[in-house]
Amino acid sequence: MKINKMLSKRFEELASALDFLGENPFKVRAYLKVSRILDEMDEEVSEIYKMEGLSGLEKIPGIGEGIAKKIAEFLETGTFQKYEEVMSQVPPDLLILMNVPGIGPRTLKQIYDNFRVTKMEDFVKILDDPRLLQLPGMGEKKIENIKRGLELYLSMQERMPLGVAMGIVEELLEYMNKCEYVKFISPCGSYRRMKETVGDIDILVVGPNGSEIIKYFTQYPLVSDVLASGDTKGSVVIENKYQVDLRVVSEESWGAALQYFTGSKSHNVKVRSIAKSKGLKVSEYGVFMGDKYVAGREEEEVYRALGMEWIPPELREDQGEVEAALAGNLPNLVEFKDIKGDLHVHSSYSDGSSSLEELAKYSISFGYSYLGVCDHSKSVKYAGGLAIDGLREKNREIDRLNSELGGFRLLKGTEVDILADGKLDYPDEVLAELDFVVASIHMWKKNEDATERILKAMESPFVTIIGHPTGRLIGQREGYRVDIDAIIEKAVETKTFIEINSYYERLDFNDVNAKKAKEKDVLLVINTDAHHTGQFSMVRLGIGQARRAWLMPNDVINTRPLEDLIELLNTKRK
Ligand code: DGT
Ligand code: CA
Ligand code: CA
Ligand code: ZN
Repeated sequence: MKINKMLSKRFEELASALDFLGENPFKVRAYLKVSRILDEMDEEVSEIYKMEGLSGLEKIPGIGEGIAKKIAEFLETGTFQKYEEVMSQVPPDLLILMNVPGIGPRTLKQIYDNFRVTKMEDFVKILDDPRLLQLPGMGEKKIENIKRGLELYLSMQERMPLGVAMGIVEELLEYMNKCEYVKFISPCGSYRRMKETVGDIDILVVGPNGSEIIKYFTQYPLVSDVLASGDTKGSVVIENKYQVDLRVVSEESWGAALQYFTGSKSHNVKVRSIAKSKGLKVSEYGVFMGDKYVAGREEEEVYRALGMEWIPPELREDQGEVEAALAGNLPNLVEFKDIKGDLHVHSSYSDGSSSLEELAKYSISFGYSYLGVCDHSKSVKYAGGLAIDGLREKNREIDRLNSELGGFRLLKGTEVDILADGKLDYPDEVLAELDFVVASIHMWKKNEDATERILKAMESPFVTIIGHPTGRLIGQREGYRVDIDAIIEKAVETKTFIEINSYYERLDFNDVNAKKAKEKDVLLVINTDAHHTGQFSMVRLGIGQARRAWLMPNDVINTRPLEDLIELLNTKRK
């Protein structure tokens, strides 16, 4: 099916480009018709060509001699001359614009003829140019449509935060699992590797009836556009924004396909080179020795066939994981069952919406044995920062609740603001009343380098943890400037812990920084910064980053049982 689709797409592009170049409409329509025939054919043109040659292609209804030759040329060389020739006459940005909903080759040609735009950014500017309205057939409404189409197109070029992808994937899997034909299903791609942003979501399925599975998939109620729908592959846009690709594979290939489509590309390249050195071949279909299928049902089996341990997806970035797997030296990565509590959640005392009691009860049901409640300090007024009286009142409520909660423990914390001069927003005697302190920056000047502020805060014996250390918000703002190496060095010197903040917009420290910290033996803490109980599950995002950073349970303080944790939290004060 694959080659027919590729060819169909080529003829469609050819038709658009010719239309743009002012070719006779009859020819344009003829190419569009060929595109449709190829798209709807059941038989593979490559099979026909293999069996019957050129004359076989000419017998396909609706395909004449000229087209048959182009198809044959494509099958022999991977392209055809007419296509290359025509495409080279249209600027590349315009080829992209032709495919944007609401534009089309005619409109594009009209704009091009009048304004000579060849670049995307110039095209965008022209849309606000009053002269555009004077072109025949161009009205406000049409321009509005073009803008909307372009916005959709550009937003789809962007990457989604992992947390957003997680919401989409979980709902979609729930829906897909109700399809009677789905036997196995798993996300793969960058999502499975827990990359902090995801370009598109990839899903892999095993089941007996590919076309029914794909059909069911395209009927998912949140689908706003179906980009492709065949026997083994479907591609949709969810909520006008997020692309999801779904592939159906055979059961013997499940493990191999999972391995292949999980990537990363560079990991796969490395794995294939190892296979080659052992006289094997790995593809999305399996591991082969010559033509003989050796493995592929399970992912473990694929790695084992190559002499490796199974590699956790989060490590598959060609950062030494293949070498470690070959040597049997993979790290035993931290996982959810290791996490004993969260040391950064907000309560209704500041900008959170759950009461202390709700937080405690929810923590117990979540499997935690402690919870550090950190409300904002007094300067962070927009987030309901607590004055000293409020903080003390909260501490009294914690004492009262702890006496009723059995083995579970609420820990008294704060997210104290690091002020502009690096001082803290509460005096030491107040901080001394707490079990631990998270110190973070919430306000900074444009282009400010906050390194000195943070280093100074770290020198306080009361600052246990540096919260969201870079201030970045994924896809929204870069954060303040900060010298990561200096922070890590100071953490070593002062025995301060560093946070991996799991809040879906933050993921801060990120994987790269957390790995650097681990390499210097700095201890980290995986917190959520949850503002209500519904956000506790974001911890999985932080764990994902920790695993991408090769962290083991011992590198993370909130894997420790309560007694050990309390001892660690007191290290600096002693
Ligand atoms: P993304 O979507 O940009 O966040 O990143 P990925 O890693 O999900 O990439 P995607 O969606 O293009 O492809 C999914 C996986 O499929 C990718 O991680 C590895 C595999 N893959 C795709 N294209 C190729 C390729 O040309 N060569 C190899 N070796 N693997 C590929
Ligand atoms: Ca992807
Ligand atoms: Ca993809
Ligand atoms: Zn916070």
